Amino acid sequence: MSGGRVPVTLITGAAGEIGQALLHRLAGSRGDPIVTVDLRSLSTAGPGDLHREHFQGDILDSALWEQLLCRYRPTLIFHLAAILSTRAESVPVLAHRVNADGAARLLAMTADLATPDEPVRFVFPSSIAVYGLPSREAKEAAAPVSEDEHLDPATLYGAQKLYVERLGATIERLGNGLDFRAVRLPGLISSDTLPQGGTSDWAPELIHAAARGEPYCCFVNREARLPFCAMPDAVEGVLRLALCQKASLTRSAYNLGGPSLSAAEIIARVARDFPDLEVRFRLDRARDRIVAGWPGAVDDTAARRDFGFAPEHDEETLFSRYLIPGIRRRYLGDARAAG
Ligand code: NAD
Ligand code: AKB
Repeated sequence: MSGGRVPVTLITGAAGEIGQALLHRLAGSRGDPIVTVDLRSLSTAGPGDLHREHFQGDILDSALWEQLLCRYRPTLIFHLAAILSTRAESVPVLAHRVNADGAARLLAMTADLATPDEPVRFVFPSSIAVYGLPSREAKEAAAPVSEDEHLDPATLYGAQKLYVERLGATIERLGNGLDFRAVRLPGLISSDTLPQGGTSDWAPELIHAAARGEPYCCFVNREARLPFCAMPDAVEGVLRLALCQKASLTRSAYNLGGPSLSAAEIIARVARDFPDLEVRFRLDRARDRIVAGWPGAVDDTAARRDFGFAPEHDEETLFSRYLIPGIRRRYLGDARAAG
């Protein structure tokens, strides 16, 4: 305890896809109690024994932070709250306030809480949206993109992510005790939850629609390609980064990778298990263009070397061991899912 305040792990955006998966992963583990913040309430599945309190409200509301910080002292922060890429383009002012201002304010608060003797870790999920390949041809020709290449975001969301990465690294260099760590995540696919407002959403939407036996209308073209990662692999990577010794880190922002898959490849693979899958294509040009500028694959050598990122799933087991059994269980209560 410091000044009577309880040391906690703080998770913002905890009601979102990654937040729910992170809470699930942390349930039953040892560590400081967890305090969460989100506009929404937490899911009824229950956030686990470590969870102490949920603050339902806006990260932009200073009264919320006053209340929280008078009772708790965050020592590790996962700042997940954000507006994802497709939605950010349609609400640019709000997206700036949440994704850039909201994160900047939280970084400043964290820097105030931290001291060189008692650093506070701030873990930030950035995105492949920080990259901008100049054309579809350049994307096809490119090798897996490493962290210092093509940093030329074409979306507001990508620019906001890059800004927060750089702001965090800059404040850390002032030496006041902020310990900033970022991962650039690819498109994530969960068997338990569906995304909202992202641009990589076609892949999870299509797979979940297949399991529900519903036709899917795909908003990108067949060749659209992105790296994808299973939600548990991404959460494990984020946790490894959060918990590793600072001395092992050689950069402030790391790629986390995963299988590079096109829409056509995903459809062909899903159709092996759901042969009735019906996909129509109705191109959303803006979203298709966003995908065209994001890398088709990322190089995550640095994450593997520095903090042991070791995703369990490759192109085949992502489907056969994780997604297909998980979504069968979710929608069909299928006994085969157990095996
Ligand atoms: P999500 O949309 O499921 O969750 C975000 C959560 O933030 C939501 O529950 C939302 O209610 C909350 N939120 C939004 N604005 C808020 C505000 N003003 N105050 C309080 N809460 C607010 O997204 P996610 O997939 O869980 O993503 C979490 C983080 O990871 C985001 O920063 C996102 O940019 C990043 N990320 C996600 C992916 C992915 O594929 N899921 C990929 C790259 C990066
Ligand atoms: C989105 O599509 O916005 C996210 C991301 C890759 O950042 N899934």
